[in-house]
Parts: sequence; C-alpha cells; structure tokens
Amino acid sequence: MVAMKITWIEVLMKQVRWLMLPALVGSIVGSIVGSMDVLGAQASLISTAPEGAALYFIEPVDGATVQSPFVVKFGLKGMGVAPAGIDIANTGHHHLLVNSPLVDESTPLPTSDQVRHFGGGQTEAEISLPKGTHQLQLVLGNYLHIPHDPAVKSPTITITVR
Ligand SMILES: [Cu+2]
Repeated sequence: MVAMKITWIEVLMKQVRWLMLPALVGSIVGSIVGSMDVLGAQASLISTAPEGAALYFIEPVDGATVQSPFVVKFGLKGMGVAPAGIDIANTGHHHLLVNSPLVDESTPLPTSDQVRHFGGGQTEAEISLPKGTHQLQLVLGNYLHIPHDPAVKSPTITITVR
C-alpha cells in the first residue's frame, strides 16, 4: 500500500468542514425559521385596495349577445394597472373569470380556461367562447395574482354567444 500523502489542501478541507458545520446547522435552522416567517407573513402578501376602487366591464354589457370571438374591455376606477410581478401600491392586473365564481379571495388565483390572467397589463382582450350563455366576472390581482383587500371585482355579467 502506498501511504496517502495528506496535502495541505486536505488538511485545509478538514478544517473547513468543521468550520462549516455550525454554519450549515445555522442555515438549516434559519431556513426553518424563515419558512415559519413566511406563513406568519402570509397576510402581508395581500395588497390593500383604496376605498372606492371599482372594476367593471366596459364591453360587453350585461345581457349582451355577441359573436365569438369578441372583445372584452376592462374598466378600472381608482387604481392602476401594472404587469404581474411588479409590486406597485394601488395597482394590479386583470383576471377574467369564465363561468367560475371567485371562491378564495386570499390566495393566488389559479390559471385555467375559467381563470384567465392578463399579466402583461392588458386592458382588453379578444375572447373565444362556445355558443350559449356564459357568466363573466373581472377580478384584479396583485403582483402575486392575489386579490386585494378588499377584493376589487366586477359585478358578474351574463352574455349570450350566438
Ligand atoms: Cu394573475
């Protein structure tokens, strides 16, 4: 057997390992405490909406009959539009709920055909829907797609696609 030469690097690495142990334990404890903080701070992920903020459909109007595809224009009063991911007070981006009532106002809106995000900051969109009667509602979401407090949502409208 050839005796392994312990180089100065190996000695150094051994020392480094021992030096890193408390730091490692510290970072594990830190991340556990950190994740508990996130749970505790959940409420702060919700942005507040100013009094008088209102969301509504400019187009189509309630009861309208339209041909698919059609343009939906989002109306917003008392707040501004910002793209998703950008945290600016009193802003948000639009979400169109299609035949899907807003159930949970405290968690990020899911993404599906029934919950459409306009994270680019769009203020109108062309929508295709099958023939029949549909219920539409707009909801503003903050930079994390979470409805504001209080939730800024439009009245639900009913439209007919012919
Ligand atoms: Cu969104």
